[in-house]
Amino acid sequence: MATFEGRFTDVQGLRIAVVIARFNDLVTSKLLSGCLDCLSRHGIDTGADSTQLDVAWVPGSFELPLVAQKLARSGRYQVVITLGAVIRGDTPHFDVVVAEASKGIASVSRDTGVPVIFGVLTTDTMQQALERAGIKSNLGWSYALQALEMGSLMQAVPGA
Ligand code: INI
Repeated sequence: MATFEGRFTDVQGLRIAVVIARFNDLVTSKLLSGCLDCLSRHGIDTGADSTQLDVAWVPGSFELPLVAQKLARSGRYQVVITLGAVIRGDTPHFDVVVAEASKGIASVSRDTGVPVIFGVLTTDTMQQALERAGIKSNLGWSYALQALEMGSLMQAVPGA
């Protein structure tokens, strides 16, 4: 019997792309800070000259899947992290943006074979979003951990 697990250290072989939405950047920039802090503490070079990490900004969460797809298809990255914040109070088309982002990100992952982490907060209020982006906890940290786990797991699991 083989057991496959992801790793959280010894991640020198991973290259990671982050795709982040500018919409609600008060929230998404805090998610990015938490994400980079976690990656750095687990051995990923997050410096300005890093060859392990790239960051791409998109206008909103709706655009996350397209850019994630291009990065995943490049063959350069073992894992892609998407970061966004969709807040119900701000928009009548909350459901459309959330549906397209979530379905799109899931499709990119399956179609390319590159794990794409769904780091899109979906909340009713800005207060709830901020609580998840640093006031109470910072889910950016969790998304980074999930990226390390999935990126290394996919290297370990056999198959194409
Ligand atoms: N994009 C978000 O990331 N969060 C939102 O809450 C949001 N609202 O409220 O509309 C949002 N809209 C922009 C959308 O993602 C696209 O960028 C835009 O429609 C252009 O395609």
